[in-house]
Amino acid sequence: MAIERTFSILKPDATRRNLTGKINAKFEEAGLRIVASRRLQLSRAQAETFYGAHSARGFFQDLVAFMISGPVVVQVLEGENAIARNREIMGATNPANADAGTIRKEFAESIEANSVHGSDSPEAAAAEIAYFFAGTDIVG
Ligand code: DGI
Repeated sequence: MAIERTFSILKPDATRRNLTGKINAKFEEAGLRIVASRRLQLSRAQAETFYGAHSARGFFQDLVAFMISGPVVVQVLEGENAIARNREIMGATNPANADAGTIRKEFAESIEANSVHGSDSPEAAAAEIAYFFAGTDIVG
């Protein structure tokens, strides 16, 4: 199986409730390694660019406002099939539809305040990692 890297965000609802350790434990228990991590406050421009694919959606302004409502932790996860594996561990976008044991089932507050982001394809992972990290920031 391929060793991949994927991009992860611990969202403002997670940092506000002091859940970063509990969420990262889920990744580590599943065999994903946190090979880069930085806590930061997203600017509005960064959030709008990051979620640009959703700019025509009715929830876009709310989503941007939520993503800048407090600090986030941006990180890179590494492991076998990390992109799909991370999506499994995260669970469905809407916590009401998420499987038992997933991060969103256990921790998400709503479809918007859903605790984590994870890249959904190899192309997205590469672009999202490069948006926040230099190669030397990532130590495998
Ligand atoms: O990749 P995901 O985060 O699982 O989901 P996505 O790429 O379809 O959507 C990105 C984020 O946008 C998602 O984590 C929360 C927000 N979002 C998606 N659908 C809705 C939404 N927010 C609201 N308020 N309503 C939605 O229907």
